[in-house]
Amino acid sequence: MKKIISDFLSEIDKRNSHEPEFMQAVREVTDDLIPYIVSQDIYHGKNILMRMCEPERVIMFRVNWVDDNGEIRVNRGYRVEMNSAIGPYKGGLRFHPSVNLSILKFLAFEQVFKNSLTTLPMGGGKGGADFDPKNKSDGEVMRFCQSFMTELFRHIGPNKDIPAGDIGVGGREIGYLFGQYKRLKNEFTGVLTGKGISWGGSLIRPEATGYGTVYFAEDMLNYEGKSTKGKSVAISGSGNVAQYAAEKCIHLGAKVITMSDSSGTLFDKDGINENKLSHIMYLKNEKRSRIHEYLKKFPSAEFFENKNPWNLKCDIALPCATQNELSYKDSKMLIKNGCFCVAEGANMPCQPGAVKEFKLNKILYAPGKASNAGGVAVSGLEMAQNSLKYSWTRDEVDQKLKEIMINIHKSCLEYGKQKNYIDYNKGANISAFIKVADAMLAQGVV
Ligand code: NDP
Ligand code: 2IT
Repeated sequence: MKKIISDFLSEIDKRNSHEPEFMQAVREVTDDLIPYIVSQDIYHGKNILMRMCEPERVIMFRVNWVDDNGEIRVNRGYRVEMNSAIGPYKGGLRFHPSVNLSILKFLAFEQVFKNSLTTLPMGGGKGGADFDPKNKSDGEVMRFCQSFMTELFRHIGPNKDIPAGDIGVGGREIGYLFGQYKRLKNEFTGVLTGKGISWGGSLIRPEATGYGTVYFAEDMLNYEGKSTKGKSVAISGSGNVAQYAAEKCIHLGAKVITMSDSSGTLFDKDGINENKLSHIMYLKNEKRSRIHEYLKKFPSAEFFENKNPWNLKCDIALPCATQNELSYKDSKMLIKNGCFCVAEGANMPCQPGAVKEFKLNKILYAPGKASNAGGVAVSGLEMAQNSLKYSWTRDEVDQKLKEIMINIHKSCLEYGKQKNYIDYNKGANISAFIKVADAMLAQGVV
């Protein structure tokens, strides 16, 4: 088996060796999937995983725009259309200076598995640009979004490819992107998700990824006869996912002790309550400033510059910032400090060494493709509401989100249950693979 896996990886490596994040995401599924595929006659010998590792299409384009000083700026835009076996391409757009093809291919690859787990009919894609929205005026962000959409619009559509937000792309950016699409096509359609409520958005979509991550952590804990109530929670990030993960933890009676951003970690030993969280939301969403400004209002908190939260004592860790933000060393420290549950709000935040360590120590560990699937799941519900030309209430959407997270938990158990440990990663990988693979087999070699 080892040889089959290493032969497969060296074949993938030949085409993609210069894309480390993408190779990492592929490696992360092969140990689970290849033995499973080999054991199943219907999948063996059909090169299905190899086909899943090659994007169906990659679009790469120039994005020119003019800044407030009249200077002409050039960025690079992308859309990776990874797999459309079970539905139109679906996945977010990321605007961050680190964006490159490797990062977007890893995200698109993960998205295929994640979307499959939601049970909704969505294929996988991801896109974005190396544009940095930090320190840009609203006008600059708008002009960038309009220029980006002026190329992207010809490749997307409500039954073709439906982008949404990710790092650096929130409600403001989705608004500007939607406005330009509508203007170019003269069509009001559900071509993007994460829209504003008055123009086709779904209630709970902004909350969905963070809420869903906490629902999943709660499902894992409940299964072991535990709960989040009264537990201390370390959260990284202070963007969309982190904010609503924190809100749901507070609602469930847990104590949120950290949040962070790219400048460092905020530690509030008294707990970040609803009032303090709304100040963080103001600082990050409206003022668009650094998280350490929190100390001006709540001086008893501490700020650790350029540090992540993982050396602080907590029961539950929710990495909600970015890929590879939690190292092997961090995992050792978390385990040493008594952490017993890790649920990924971000995509691939735990490095492979950390994941291995969590499994070895039988820590409850949920991979992002399972635990952060609530965001894209509610995007799927937004698409359904757009098609129905109808909107569900907050409670209806929240209820559906909870049910979807419970079903993902069940799917993980089905294929991940070991003697005295649940390998949620393996469960998620196999369960997600089966649905996509069956659709690919049914549709022939295309
Ligand atoms: P936001 O842009 O709203 O927030 C990102 C947060 O992470 C910010 O606090 C940001 O700090 C921090 N961050 C970003 N890059 C780095 C870095 N290189 N080092 C340290 N901190 C960093 O994004 P989201 O909350 O939407 O996304 C967070 C994660 O969740 C990503 O991995 C994304 O792919 C994933 N995700 C998002 C979903 C969604 O619906 N939005 C759905 C599923 C997964 P700063 O403010 O200083 O930039
Ligand atoms: O990583 C993700 O799942 C997202 N950024 C959300 C994608 C979506 O289409 O809602």
